[in-house]
Amino acid sequence: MSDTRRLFFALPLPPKTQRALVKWRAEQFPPEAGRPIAAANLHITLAFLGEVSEQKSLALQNMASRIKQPAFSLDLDDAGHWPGAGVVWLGSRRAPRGLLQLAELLRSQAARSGCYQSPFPFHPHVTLLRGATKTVAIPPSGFHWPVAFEHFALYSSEFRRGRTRYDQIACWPLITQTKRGSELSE
Ligand code: 2AM
Repeated sequence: MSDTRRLFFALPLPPKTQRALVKWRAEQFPPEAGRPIAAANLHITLAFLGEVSEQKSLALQNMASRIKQPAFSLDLDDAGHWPGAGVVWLGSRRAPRGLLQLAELLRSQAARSGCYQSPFPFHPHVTLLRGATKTVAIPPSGFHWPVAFEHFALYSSEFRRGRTRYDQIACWPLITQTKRGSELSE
């Protein structure tokens, strides 16, 4: 058995949003546009870690468990196509500061632990289609899904029998108003 795993930190989308996005995607994109990502795999990556040993994974989980960041919401109201990567994505015209801060923190901890981090600017997104290398008509603006995030998680990614499978390894809460309130009154 391999002693490393391909890992990434991400924001899982609520199952209800995953289902709504899958339905919308089927209405908006023809089957030849690209390979649809399974509903349960729809997420926003915060930091990609690559192949990581168990020891390093535990150290990163320990760091993640100490993060105290406020919860945030975002509107999925933007879409685009990266033909080079073959990715059709959904994103937000205004990414919340909390999301950018959380990603920055995780990415800098990952870099300090020796996990290569892309020098390209971080663009939070949900990958909808892969293998989209030809021109794709992007739906006109006007759509939006508000999503509230109260957790972030560490996932492993495994490619087996022609399928990518993501497994949640650990999950940590973001600080919500109620938690903030009770902390103040303690
Ligand atoms: P993507 O959706 O834009 O392809 C699991 O593979 C997650 O990690 C995906 O969300 C993927 O982003 C991201 N990912 C995979 N390889 C990556 C890399 N080399 N750099 C940054 N993110 C990567």
